[in-house]
Amino acid sequence: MKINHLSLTFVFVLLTLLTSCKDDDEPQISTTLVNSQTHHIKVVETNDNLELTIEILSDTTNNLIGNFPDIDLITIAIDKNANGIIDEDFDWGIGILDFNEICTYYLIDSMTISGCGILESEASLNSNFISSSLSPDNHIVWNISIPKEELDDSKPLNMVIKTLAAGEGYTTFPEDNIYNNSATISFSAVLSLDW
Ligand SMILES: [Ca+2]
Ligand SMILES: [Ca+2]
Repeated sequence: MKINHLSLTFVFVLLTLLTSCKDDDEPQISTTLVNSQTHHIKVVETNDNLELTIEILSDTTNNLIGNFPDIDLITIAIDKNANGIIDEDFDWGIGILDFNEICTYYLIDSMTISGCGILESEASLNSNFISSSLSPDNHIVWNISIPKEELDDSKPLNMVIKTLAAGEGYTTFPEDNIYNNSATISFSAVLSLDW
């Protein structure tokens, strides 16, 4: 029965390791930044990433593949030094290059960004047209994950999120941002996440 004893010990150690690994990957903190009838924006902080889930509850048409402006899009502008102004080639953003293909770039000014890929980032993006616990109707859901190590200088994380719904134009969060209905960027008002 020596083997059985060893086997049991091994299984116990393995289970302990697996359990501790699982705990490491568990979400730590969940923050809801926007909660309206039309939009829901949540950030989950894990060990390594900030994971944004942006649900466009009001967009029940799938235009994830298409040509601008007849397409569903998202952009995030990040005020890296949280000073309320755009610092050229320093503050940065996330957008979409192609279907589920992320584009990361530097901000130049309120209407200009650098080309995709000039800013290297391990951030990832995924989009879906699905129902959720928030709505039984299929709707646009964006999942964006940003490595925390890329945000070390961004505390709090101040950002402006813009969504474009095909045929309906832009919506900006926070909604009191001065450029609510266009692609123009301003950090006049931001979503601020303490992490
Ligand atoms: Ca749509
Ligand atoms: Ca700035």
